[in-house]
Amino acid sequence: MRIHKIIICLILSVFTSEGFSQVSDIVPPSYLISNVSIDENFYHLKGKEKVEITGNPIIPVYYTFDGTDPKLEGKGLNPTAYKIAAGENYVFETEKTHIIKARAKFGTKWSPLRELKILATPTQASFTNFKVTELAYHPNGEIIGTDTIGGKDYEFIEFKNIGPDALNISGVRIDSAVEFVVPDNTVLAAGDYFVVADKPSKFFDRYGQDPSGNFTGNFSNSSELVWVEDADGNEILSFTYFDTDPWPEEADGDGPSLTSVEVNPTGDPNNVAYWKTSSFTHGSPFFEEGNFSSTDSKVNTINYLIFPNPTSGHLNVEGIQKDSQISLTDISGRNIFNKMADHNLTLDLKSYHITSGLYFLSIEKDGMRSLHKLVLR
Ligand SMILES: [Ca+2]
Ligand SMILES: [Ca+2]
Repeated sequence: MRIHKIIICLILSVFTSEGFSQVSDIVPPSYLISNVSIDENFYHLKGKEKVEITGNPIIPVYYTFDGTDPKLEGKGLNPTAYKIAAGENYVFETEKTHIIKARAKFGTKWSPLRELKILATPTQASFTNFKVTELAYHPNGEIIGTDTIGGKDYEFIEFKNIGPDALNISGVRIDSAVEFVVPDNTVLAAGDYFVVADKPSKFFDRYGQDPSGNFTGNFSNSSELVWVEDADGNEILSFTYFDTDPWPEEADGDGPSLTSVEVNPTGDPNNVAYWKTSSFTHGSPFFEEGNFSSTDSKVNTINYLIFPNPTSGHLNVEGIQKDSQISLTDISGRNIFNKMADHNLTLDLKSYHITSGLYFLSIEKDGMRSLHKLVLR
């Protein structure tokens, strides 16, 4: 009886005084650095320091180092998350930049997210893995109702951290063609993208997600120097693009962007061999085209009718041939569903518990595939 009471006391201690039933009341994990509790969501390292992720006395905590949430959409457990058993803490020493995201988990219920960005002072060598991976300098426009939206509103430039460690990119400046300074306390996780756009609202309309930042000015539609430097004014990378042969001419107003040939580029972006035309009509901000390459299956050129796109959930697909395989993937290539269909199909995307953003609908028949970009609002 006494043990029973102790257990009830411990469980209640997980929650605030608001009560047991509120999911958001599970107390999130906390952080100590050099034995001092950290209240902000960032910390500037003063050399090598001890970091402690404080677990929970009676329920486990899950954390990631890759910038993703330990809780998946639909409340499942992210396979990249590490576990801290109930009653334990995780301690490590570091002098590197990290982004940690952690939540406590009680059954199927999760605590709020607790994020900590640990920022080391970058050196010039830190930026070796910061690469330009895409440029939409002359996107095509859009006619929405009676409005014509100029192509320049859709300009963006994409960078990627191709290294194994998170990167402190605070103060990085894009200069010359367009102007932008990365805000303080910005960490780019390993493998993550940083996309700076001309008009965030237009970017959202087209791609279903917010850009990382907003530049001023515009990229020339013919040729221009792009200069990127660190907070101290040291060059990180620079290149001049062109809109004429041998540079890919389709990137000059036909719709596609300039995209790096390599997923993790190693060459010089001044060299035309660094670049190719995007295989997607409006480029591939925040994702890597290799995940969706259609080179291994023939492209199906049938004109399907897919509407509305962007959609707020309900989607109609018309013109499907008998026994076609329909599948939906997110931008990381994660499969959302596969189903067989013929003729017409009506889908309720919200029933798959997916969030707003960019998705790919693939329609495959007899080894011929047709891939469609889909924006869920
Ligand atoms: Ca332009
Ligand atoms: Ca891309």
